[in-house]
Amino acid sequence: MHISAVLLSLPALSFAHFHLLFPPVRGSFDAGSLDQYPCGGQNTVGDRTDFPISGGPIQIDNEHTESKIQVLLALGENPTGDDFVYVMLPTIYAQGPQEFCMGMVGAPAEANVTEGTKGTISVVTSGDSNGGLYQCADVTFVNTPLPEAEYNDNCKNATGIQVSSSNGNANGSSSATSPSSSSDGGAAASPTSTPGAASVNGLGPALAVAVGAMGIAALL
Ligand SMILES: [Cu+2]
Repeated sequence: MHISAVLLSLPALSFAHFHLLFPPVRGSFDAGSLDQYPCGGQNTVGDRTDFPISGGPIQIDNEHTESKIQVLLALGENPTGDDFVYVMLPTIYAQGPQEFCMGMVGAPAEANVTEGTKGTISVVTSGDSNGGLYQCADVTFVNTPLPEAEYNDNCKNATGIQVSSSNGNANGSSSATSPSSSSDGGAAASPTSTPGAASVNGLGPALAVAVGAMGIAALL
């Protein structure tokens, strides 16, 4: 009875899934509820972090060796699931566990964000049998960019991280397919095709944005 309840809970507890490190994550970490949209079961707004409208790092510690990752945004004081209508970072596919920084992720133009706009960022990753895994950060958008040192402190990539383009939603809620390319040797995977998008240094525009500044330097 009591013992079997503990045993049943072990599979969920044995996976850390991923941790959002920057901007600072809302609430406490509960691996067992990380699959609850939109904030992994953390439904109370937390402390707000100033986040540059023009873009800042989204830093995670990923316990999975491969994930689809997407960054969503909701505006307002206390948004609910239906409010996460803006895409800050379209779905990418990242391989390699541990530190992964999505660099210069900013507010999308259509959100009309200005100095002082309050919002909540939801980082979505794949890897749960029910769909996505979610972590949120509550922010106040500001016009001021992060100082370089602070940016770099919050944007780090583990050795061997590879990124390629993807499609669909990271939680699998629409037709999602596996990336069509990969590479080895620690180099960034180049998408074989990115329709309608010019390639920047072999990476699609979203990918150039997706990999942190330090990561791009290391990968090119
Ligand atoms: Cu996991």
